[in-house]
Amino acid sequence: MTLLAAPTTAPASTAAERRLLEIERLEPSIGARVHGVDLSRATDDQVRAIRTALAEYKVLFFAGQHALHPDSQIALGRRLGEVTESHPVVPGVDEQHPEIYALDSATGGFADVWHTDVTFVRRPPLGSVLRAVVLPPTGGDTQWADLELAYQSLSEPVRRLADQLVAVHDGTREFGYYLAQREERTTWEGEEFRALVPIEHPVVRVHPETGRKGLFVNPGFVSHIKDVSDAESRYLLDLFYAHITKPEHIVRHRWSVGDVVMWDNRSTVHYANRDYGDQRRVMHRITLRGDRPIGPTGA
Ligand SMILES: O=C(O)CCC(=O)C(=O)O
Ligand SMILES: [Fe+2]
Repeated sequence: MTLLAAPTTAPASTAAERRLLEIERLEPSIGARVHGVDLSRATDDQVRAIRTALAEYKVLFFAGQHALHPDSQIALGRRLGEVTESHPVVPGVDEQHPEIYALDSATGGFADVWHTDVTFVRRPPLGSVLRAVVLPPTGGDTQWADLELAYQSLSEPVRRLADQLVAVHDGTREFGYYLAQREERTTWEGEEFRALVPIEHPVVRVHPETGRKGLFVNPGFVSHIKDVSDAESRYLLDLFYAHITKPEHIVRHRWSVGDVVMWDNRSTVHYANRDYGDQRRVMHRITLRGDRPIGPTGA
């Protein structure tokens, strides 16, 4: 069987934007290394070019960002968009930085399930900016899969089926226990977040900047497909997940301290390898406020 990936149709960034950033593409449709920018003091033009490149390349890798610290990571986020609270139910790393979500292996901070960040809310984040703080000597790589390429490389009849489906996203499995333990309530989008209420999103999401369609489902948070039987839901999701995570759809990163990675959360899923035993790994993330996912029919 031959499944041909259609060429990407997004407007390519202009030659001037590419020059501002020195972009090195990593995979045919996902991932780029960005050279020649210090994220702690990027120019306005560079920040604009980064925002354009994010939608085009989906994951951007920046090395040597040793000048970036919690304050400047948040400041960078504010230049890229609107920075959210850390997470709907997990407070920030400390009182000074309520926007920073820390994943610390010493306190069970792992992300070894394919997911898109925080899809269990009405408006999932547009993107995330992750900084490596402490790394194990080996292991702990992160992988991102391209949901747009995954959609394009499905057969046409399955794409047509997916276009009609709606998925239910529920944060309970990942965060329900945590929420139940905590007395203190966190806020999300300015409102106190008391419960994890399942939310519906289209299975095929139209990217609001590029117009490209992506297969917007993830095993971290999707509980089921709406209006089909349990068995149909299971088989459809298994089909989608196996397809999304094919090696051809993935870019993988081996981290060094000083690395910063930004991803478009509307067109990717990611997975952090948990293969470093008792070694410590600490990552700091901020997320940028996003919009409500829209499907191919505008719903
Ligand atoms: O630790 C990582 O590499 C990724 C963790 C993660 O899922 C996230 O920061 O959203
Ligand atoms: Fe994540």
